[in-house]
Amino acid sequence: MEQAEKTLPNAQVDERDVMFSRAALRSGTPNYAAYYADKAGLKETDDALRALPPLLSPGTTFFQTEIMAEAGSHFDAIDAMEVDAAWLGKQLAILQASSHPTQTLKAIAVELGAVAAGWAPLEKAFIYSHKGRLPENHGLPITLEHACALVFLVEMDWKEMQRAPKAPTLRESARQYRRAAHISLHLEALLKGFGCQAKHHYDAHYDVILPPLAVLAGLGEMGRNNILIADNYGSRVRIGCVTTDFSADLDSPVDLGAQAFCEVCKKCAENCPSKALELGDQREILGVKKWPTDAERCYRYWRQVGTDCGVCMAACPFSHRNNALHNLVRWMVRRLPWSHRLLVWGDAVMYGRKWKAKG
Ligand code: B12
Ligand code: SF4
Ligand code: SF4
Repeated sequence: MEQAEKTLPNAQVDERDVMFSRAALRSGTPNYAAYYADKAGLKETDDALRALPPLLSPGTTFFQTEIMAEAGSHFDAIDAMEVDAAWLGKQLAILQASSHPTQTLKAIAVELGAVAAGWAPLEKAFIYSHKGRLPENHGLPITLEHACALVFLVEMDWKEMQRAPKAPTLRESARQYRRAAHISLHLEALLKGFGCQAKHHYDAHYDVILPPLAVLAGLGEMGRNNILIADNYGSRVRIGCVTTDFSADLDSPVDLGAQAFCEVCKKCAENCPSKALELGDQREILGVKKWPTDAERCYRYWRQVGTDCGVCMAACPFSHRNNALHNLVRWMVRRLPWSHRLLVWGDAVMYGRKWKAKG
């Protein structure tokens, strides 16, 4: 199935409707009153979710004091992050001397710690209509006139992800959120120094929906797990980006054979502890065919266990280590569709069909 054939969603998403925004609403505040005046049907579900212990907190299944403390420190560091002035001066000189700044900016993203980067057109359908995550700008309409996005991926450590859904996976998410924020902020400063408009997008500070932009940037395909499957790393990546009015040579979507493989595989959906993923066919949502996620089920599980789970990233056969054997299998998936059933069977023999978290 060619990603390029996919149409764009026929409406924008309001960030106020996104699970994290709903979970952040506080009873008794004007934002809470306004939201549930409009969305009364969600109030009972959301109140019950908010009554569960917060992530990282004692009382959740996988709470571990030191690990949660480290994870918390990474999230705190994101909000206090600054751009390194010496780095900026050096990279700006390189960019100004470059005969191909589109490529140079991608290379700088990689030098900053990304494993891949690509340029996507900034489609309006992937910009939220309104802000929703933070009380201070809740409901503010978003105007983002940028033409494109430099989208990049950071790798989630394979060993840590083998421990999903236990505490170390949340720490790994926090570490990589911090890395992605660092890259995004530095690219923003660099583009501004280069005379362009630019805006970072990371953690709770997004104006855009990242996975479909990563698809447009040629970084992978959407899987049955409803997140990006990237070449070499599978779903074991976090995404970050900077949007800009820089006039870049855009990248094109790629066909990794992933969606065809997902038709057969279904391992993520079978192993999802909250049964939030789709075992059946793709469904049309806002005009786009996809395997949806039941966000409430997923997030409820997080609040029970105290982590961000991650089983659907870790269990995916595409997320195996980036080595010669697995890259040969990735090549077969892409080139030999008849091998998909055999490869699903091979994965089950080698790694087991049922997910078992390592200690
Ligand atoms: C809200 C949110 C959640 C919510 C809701 C998820 C959801 N699908 O709605 C919950 C709490 C459930 C969640 C869970 C997880 N999340 Co989350 N989440 C987000 C967040 C902040 C916003 C996404 C959003 O707006 N969703 C609401 C609507 C748009 O969702 P949707 O209609 O289901 O659309 C999804 C896809 O279909 C796709 N999409 C939307 N429109 C279109 C159109 C086309 C043509 C295509 C191809 C795709 C596409 O994008 C959406 C997000 O995947 C993003 C960051 C960001 N700004 O993108 C991270 C993000 C999507 N999450 C991420 C991850 C990794 C996870 C988890 C694995 C947890 C973890 N350990 O990290 C699970 C996986 C759940 C799953 N299998 O779907 C990563 C994905 C990385 C990747 N490899 O793609 C992101 C990008 C964060 C990041 N910076 O890396 N998440
Ligand atoms: S993060 Fe866990 S609960 Fe959520 S969809 Fe993935 S496997 Fe299911
Ligand atoms: S586990 Fe299988 S079905 Fe799920 S996303 Fe990965 S390849 Fe697709």
